[in-house]
Amino acid sequence: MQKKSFYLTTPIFYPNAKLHMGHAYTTTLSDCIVRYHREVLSDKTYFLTGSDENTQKMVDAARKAGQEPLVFLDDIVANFAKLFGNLDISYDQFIRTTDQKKHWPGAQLLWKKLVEAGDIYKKEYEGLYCVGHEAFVTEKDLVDGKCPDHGTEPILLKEENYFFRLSKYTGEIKKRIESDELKIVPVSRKSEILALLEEGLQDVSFSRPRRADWPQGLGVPVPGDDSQVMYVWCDALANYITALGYGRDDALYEEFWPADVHVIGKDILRFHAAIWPGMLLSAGVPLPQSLLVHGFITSGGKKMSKSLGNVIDPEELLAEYDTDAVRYFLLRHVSPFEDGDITREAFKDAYNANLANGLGNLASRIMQLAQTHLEKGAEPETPEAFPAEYADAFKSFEVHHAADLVWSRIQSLDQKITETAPFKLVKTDAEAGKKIIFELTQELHMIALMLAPFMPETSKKIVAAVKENKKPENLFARKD
Ligand code: ME8
Repeated sequence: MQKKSFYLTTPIFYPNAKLHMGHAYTTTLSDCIVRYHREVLSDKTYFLTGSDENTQKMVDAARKAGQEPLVFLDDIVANFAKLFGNLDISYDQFIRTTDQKKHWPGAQLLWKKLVEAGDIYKKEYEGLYCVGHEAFVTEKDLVDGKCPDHGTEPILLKEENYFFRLSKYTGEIKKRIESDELKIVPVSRKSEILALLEEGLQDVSFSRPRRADWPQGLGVPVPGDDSQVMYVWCDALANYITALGYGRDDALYEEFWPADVHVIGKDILRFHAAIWPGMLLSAGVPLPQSLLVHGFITSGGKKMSKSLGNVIDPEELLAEYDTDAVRYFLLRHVSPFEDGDITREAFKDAYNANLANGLGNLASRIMQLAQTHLEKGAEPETPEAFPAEYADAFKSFEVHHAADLVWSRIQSLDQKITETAPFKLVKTDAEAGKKIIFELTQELHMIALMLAPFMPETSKKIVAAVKENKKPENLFARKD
C-alpha cells in the first residue's frame, strides 16, 4: 500500500539570541506529532525546522557581541542544533534563509510569480518600524510610545519599497479559512483571524533598501533590483517551500507540498493566516492544509523575563533531567491551545508522581515479576490498531489528551496488580499467576508503543525489556 505522506513545519527561529522554553515547546510539540505519524501510523513524513536569518535584529545582536553577522549566525545556529539534539527532535532538514543554494532560488521564483500576477508595485512609504517584530506598526499598537512586546520605541522609516497587493486576496483567504480548506486550530484562533479579515487586509511592504551595514550574503536580493532586499517575512515564509526544492529540484516538493500542518505560536498567526495564503494564491501554489496555533509558555503566571528572575532555560533543565522527562512535561502538562505555565516545582512534582513513581515504578515491578516467573522470549504482540480515542486526540492535535490516555492506562495497570496480586498468586496457582504476569507485560508493551511519540527513548527501553524479558535499567534516574 502506498504510504501516506505527512509534512510538518515549525516556525523558523530568529537567531539573535539563544532559544528559550517557548521555542523548545513549539519544536517538541511538532516532534511529537511527526513521530505519531511516522512511528504509529507508518506515514512517510517530512519534518522541517530552521532559522530566520535576514534580519536587522540579528545584525544588531552580532555587532553588540563584537562579531561579524555571518560568523555570529553560525555560532547561534550550532546552538540551536545542540538544543534540538538534546530534546531528541527528529527533523529531516534545518533550513537557513542565508542559504543561497537551498533558499534563495525558491524565494526569488516566488517573488517573480507575484510580479507576473501583477501583485507587486513600488511605493514611497513612511511608517513606524518595530525591529523586535520586524514589522511596521501603528500608533495604536504602542503603549507610551513603545512596543509593549519589546519595550522599545519603533523607528521612523521613510523608504521606497515594493508592495504586495494583499488586499486583493482578502475575500479568497476568508473563503478558504471559513470552509476549513485552510483549517485553523483551535477554533478561537480561526475566529480571531476571520475578524481581522472582516476589516479587510491592507497591502504590505515587501522589500527594504539594502542597508550599507549588511554584509553580502545577508538579505535575499529582489529579482531585477539589487538595491532592494526582500522584506524578511516575505523571504521567511517562503522557507516552507524552498526547503522542499521549490525553484530548484522539485522531487521533495512534489511529494510533500502542500504541508499538512504549520505549527506556530499565537504571535505569528496573522503572517501565516493572511500574508502566506495571499502569497500562495497570487503565485498559484496550493495552500497548506492546516495551522496549529499554540499558546505561550509562562512561568508562575508571568511572561518569563530576566528581571522577574523566572526564566527556565531549557538547557539547564536538560542538564538536570532526562530528555524524555522534559518532553513529557511539555507535552502532557501544557495544552497546545492555551497559555501554559511551567515552574520548577510543578516540574519536580510531575516528575516524581508520574515518571519516577508512576511509569518507572510500574515498568520495573512488572518486568521484575516477568523476569522471575516467565520463561524467556514471550514475544510482545504488536497491535493492529491503536485505541480510537488516542488516534482522535492526535487528529485534533490534542496531544496532552493522548498522553492522559496513556497515564490512565498506567493507573489501571497499577490497580490490576493490586487487585490480582500476581506475586502471591504464583505461589498458590503458578499457571494462573503466570497468565496474569504475561498479560501485564502485554499491556505494558502497549503503553510503551503509545508513548513513542512522547518519550522515544523510554518507549524503546520498555519495548526492549518486554522482548528480552528482563527488568529495564533505571528509567528515571536524576542526573547529579
Ligand atoms: O517569529 N511560548 O521567530 P521567533 C511558546 N522568525 N512559544 C513561544 C514563546 C513562548 N513564550 N515565544 C516564542 C519568529 N515561541 C519568526 C518566524 S516563520 C516563517 C518565521 C515560539 O524566534 C512560537 O512558536 O520569534 C512562536 O511563534 C515562535 O517561537 C517565534 O519564534
